[in-house]
This record gives sequence, structure tokens and C-alpha cells, in this order.
Amino acid sequence: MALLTPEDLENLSMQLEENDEIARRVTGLDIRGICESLYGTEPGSEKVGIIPITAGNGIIGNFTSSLLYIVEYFGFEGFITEHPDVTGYYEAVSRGADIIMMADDHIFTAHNLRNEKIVSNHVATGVVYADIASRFQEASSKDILVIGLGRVGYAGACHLVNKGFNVYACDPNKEFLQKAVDELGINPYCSDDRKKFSMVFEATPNADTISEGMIEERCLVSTPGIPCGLPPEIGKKYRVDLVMEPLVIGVASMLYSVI
Ligand code: 2YJ
Ligand code: MG
Repeated sequence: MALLTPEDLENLSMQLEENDEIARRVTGLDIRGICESLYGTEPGSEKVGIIPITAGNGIIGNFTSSLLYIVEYFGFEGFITEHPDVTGYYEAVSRGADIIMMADDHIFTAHNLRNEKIVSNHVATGVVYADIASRFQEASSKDILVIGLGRVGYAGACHLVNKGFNVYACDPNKEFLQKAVDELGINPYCSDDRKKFSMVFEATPNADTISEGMIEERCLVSTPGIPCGLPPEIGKKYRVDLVMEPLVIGVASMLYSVI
């Protein structure tokens, strides 16, 4: 997965407003409503301790401050520890954190110390973006396309299968595709199939993964991938509704999933 940059995290509140509006228009629910419905939870008095982590490529400017913004936006109490790493962990627990959030270059986790639930950003992100795609009110059928079957895409595909959708998926990695066929029973999709979708969940770290042959006019594309898989000219030509945002939606999903 691509590492976030400080630039990706600028204008989070504006991006959140835009995506909330699109989500409301195409699914009938905003991000908060989608998370509440997805997990059946609502924030209580949980306190979230956010710990900066220096391992690997180190601290990312705007990362922990963005998390604090998101935590508070969704109605939780939160704080960033003064120290990073193990010292920060000790500080977070000592200050009474109920939920610990921290990320290195490989994994970003939320761990609820009270109920022992733990989730990774990959899984929470895959599940929520897939769920958003599947809630498209103007969908022409229960067929849904998943592009990319890495950790994010696989989690989303699994959620869609469990929700009773007809899941088609593609990935250039034949082993990933075969695993999803064997374990989830998805239909392998290849772009010569001439089948078009009204709901697309895209989960790749690449641009231009969506081509004209895959989509119906006025379809919904839901994607956490940076860069965006939908070429802007195709988005315009097919009047695609696009839900895409670098951090907030995945983090909201993490929080609601551990409470
Ligand atoms: O604490 C910090 O500032 C850094 N150690 C944060 C690192 C953030 N990690 C990432 O961006 C990784 N790619 C994993 C998170 C997946 C986000 N979709
Ligand atoms: Mg992408």
C-alpha cells in the first residue's frame, strides 16, 4: 500500500464534506450513518489515545493530527501522546485511553483495550468502501465489480459475498484471484467479458484501472485507492458518482468496528 504524504492529508474537512454529500445522495446515508448501520454501534464515552510511531519511514506530518480531527469529528474524545512509540503507549494507557490508534509503514491499527476488539485499517477500509458501493440506490442489479484483491480488496469482496451480492473481481495477480475464487466463490472478471457494472469497488494503488468497457453510465465508483483508479475523462463521460477520500472514511470504519 502507498504511504500517505502530508499533502494527501490537507483539506480533510473539505474532502469529508464533499464525500458526505455524495454518499448521502447515492446511498441515502452519510458516512456516520453508513458506519452505524454497518457495525450497529455508536460512540459512547470512549477515549482514543493516538501514538506517533517513528519506525521505518518515521513520523508523517499531519498524520496523528488528522486522526485526532477524525476521532473528535465522529464524537469520540481523543489525545495525541507527547512521546512516540513504547513510551507513548505507556503514556496513552496511563492517561486512560480506551482505544489505542497507531500506524507504522505496514499496518495501522485500532485496539479497544476494554472489549479486546482490534482491527486493521486495510480490513476496515475494504469493508466500508465495499459497503458504500453496495448501497447504491440506483443500482441496475446485484452485480458488483471489485478491482484489486489485495488486503483491502479481499476484505471488501468478502463483505460483499456475505451481504449476498453477485461479486465479480479482477486482479493481475493470478494467485490472489484464485484465492478469492476458492475461498469466497467470487466470479473472475476479465475486461473482454463485455459485462458492465453499476457498482464498482476499486482497491488498487494504481491509476487508470477502470476502463469504459467495465462501467454503466451513471454508475457508482467507491475507492480508497490513491491515485484514483478512475480516469477523470471517463468519470465525466459516464457521469460517474465517485466516493474517494484518503483517510477519514477508513478511520471512521475502524472506530465504529471496535466499539
Ligand atoms: O505515526 C506516524 O506518523 C507514522 N508512523 C504513520 C504511518 C502511516 N502508515 C501508512 O500510511 C501505511 N501505508 C499504512 C496505513 C494504511 C492507510 N490506508
Ligand atoms: Mg487506485
